[in-house]
Amino acid sequence: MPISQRTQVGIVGAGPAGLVLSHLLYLQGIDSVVVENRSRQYVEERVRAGVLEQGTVDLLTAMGVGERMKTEGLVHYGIELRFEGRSHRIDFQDLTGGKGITIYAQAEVLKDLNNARVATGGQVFFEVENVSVQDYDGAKPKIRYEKDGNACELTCDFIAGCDGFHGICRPSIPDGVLTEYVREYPFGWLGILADAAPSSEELIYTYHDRGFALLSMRTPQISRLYLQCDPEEDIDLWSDEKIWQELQTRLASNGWTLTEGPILQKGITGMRSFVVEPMQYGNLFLAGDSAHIVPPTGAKGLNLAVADVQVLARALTRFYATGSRCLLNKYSATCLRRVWKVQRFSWWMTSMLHRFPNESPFDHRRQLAELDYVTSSRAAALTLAENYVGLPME
Ligand code: RFL
Ligand code: PHB
Repeated sequence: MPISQRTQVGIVGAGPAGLVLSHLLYLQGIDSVVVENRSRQYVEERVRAGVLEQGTVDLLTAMGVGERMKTEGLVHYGIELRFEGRSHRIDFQDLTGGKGITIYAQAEVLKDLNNARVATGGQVFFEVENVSVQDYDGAKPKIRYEKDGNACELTCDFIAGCDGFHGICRPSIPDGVLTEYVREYPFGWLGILADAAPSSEELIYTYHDRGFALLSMRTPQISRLYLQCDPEEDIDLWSDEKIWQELQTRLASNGWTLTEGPILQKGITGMRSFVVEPMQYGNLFLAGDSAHIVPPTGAKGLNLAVADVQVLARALTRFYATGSRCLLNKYSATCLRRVWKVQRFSWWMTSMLHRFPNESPFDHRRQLAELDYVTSSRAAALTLAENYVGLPME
């Protein structure tokens, strides 16, 4: 006999989507259990996102998990677009009426959320195995898993599939229910974390003949940098020296120097745009990367995951307060409206800033004209700025 437990909302995955959802529900008096197949340490050390939209910052603050982010996060009011060796600033503060972004690593957000869940008696089970979801088309959905060799069964009212792109929730939905929309890009990003003070106060997005490069950061001591590369590239072929040399070449600009330092971590990620519709089947709701992936050029993945679960938490709160499924029924449509706008922005940033293997000289000129336009027209700059700082929730 499996060890049985009951909760109101069973959550698969302790990434940003799962943990924000669990804590939002707790704040509304709704019980949840999170099951995660990795260890807490792994989840809290994985190097991923770093840019938080104003709306994400506001939500984390309102949830009571914003203390450290407030003191350690770096608030930026613009970014630089660099092409043909020259930098052009997009002034978010001026263009959006005072909005900005905060640089604070995803790993730090997860530490703060885990601490808050522990402090308030939250149940997050790490290192569980063989997770599966059952009966979610009926009134008694179940999550089955193994913990320390014991079979466990969690019965709940709803399941939230917050288990990322490679999770089990989306693939468990019967064939024919979901429609997938996919775009693969013919390049990836080689990313490094370096023990070097950031060479710029703000992020620098660079379009160069040899490909895209990005200067970002995590703290006043740690830089995060990316290079466009072949998606199948072997990271072992990139010595630290070769990485710095390529970054120096692509980011070069008159009167500006790139500070180097020891490379602490390096890796290559592929890039794709992906959406499933609908984001719900019966009492199983998909949120975050399990339902959609954006290429990282717009810095939107984490923010979109947080936006989804904000919609889901509101819908579940309404259900438990009134019995009405009205907002739950609208969950997918509400999220997808915003998801597609963010997809469009991420695709557009990616298309504008990368070299494409089969592009024509016409395409190249058009990209340069686009960058010239975005950095010289207030209307065009405003379009970038309002998307980058984050579109309204609904
Ligand atoms: P996550 O973070 O992938 O979390 C899913 C969790 O589910 C667990 N899991 C399972 N648990 C139980 N059973 C199973 N069968 C399971 N299968 C998986 C996983 O271990 C994991 O803990 O998804 P979530 O919560 O939807 O959050 C999404 C974000 O993590 C992601 O969109 C961002 O990291 C994307 N992203 C960025 N987003 C931003 O908003 N701003 C950025 O600056 C930014 N930069 C990035 C990024 C992603 C990157 N990579 C590596 C993909 C930069 C990079 C390089
Ligand atoms: C990051 O700091 O990891 C980062 C910043 C901006 C992006 C993507 C990633 O567009």
